[in-house]
Amino acid sequence: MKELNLPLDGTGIQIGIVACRFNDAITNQLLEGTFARLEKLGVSDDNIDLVWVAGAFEAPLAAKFFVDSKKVDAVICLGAVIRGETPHFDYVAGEASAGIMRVSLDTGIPVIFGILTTEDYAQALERAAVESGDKGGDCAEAAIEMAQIARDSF
Ligand code: INI
Repeated sequence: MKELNLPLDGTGIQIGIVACRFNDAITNQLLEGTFARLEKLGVSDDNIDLVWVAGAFEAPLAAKFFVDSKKVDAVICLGAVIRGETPHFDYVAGEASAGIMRVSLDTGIPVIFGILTTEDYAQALERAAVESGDKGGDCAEAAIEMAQIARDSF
């Protein structure tokens, strides 16, 4: 058996971040965790580009713009879709997740799903905050891992 993973090392890896303005207080928590973990993993600040979009529904297309630019090794999409009283939640959350997976599989560039889908605001905050769930940090790690797997493992 040969394990193909290498120790996480973000040196030289270029990251694109798509941040959703909808529920931006949550997105900012996610961003804090993402930046901190990317730095810890050796990603240079010069190698991180950030673009804001209106909401999760727009995230897949912005991710595709990053991929098409050929300047990134991985994209991280950050935001929160919080269930309300309407079926809007299912459309927005469903299209965001399906679109992000589609960009990833169609292009071979990892697109990380850092869009929280929760029942309420408190749950989203708990998952996003660096001191608790730190989903942004997890996404940073997933991005580096997938970029390394894509580059070095096969
Ligand atoms: N966008 C989100 O990112 N989160 C939400 O919770 C949300 N809700 O609940 O509606 C949301 N809607 C906006 C959507 O993503 C688009 O920006 C909008 O429909 C314009 O296309």
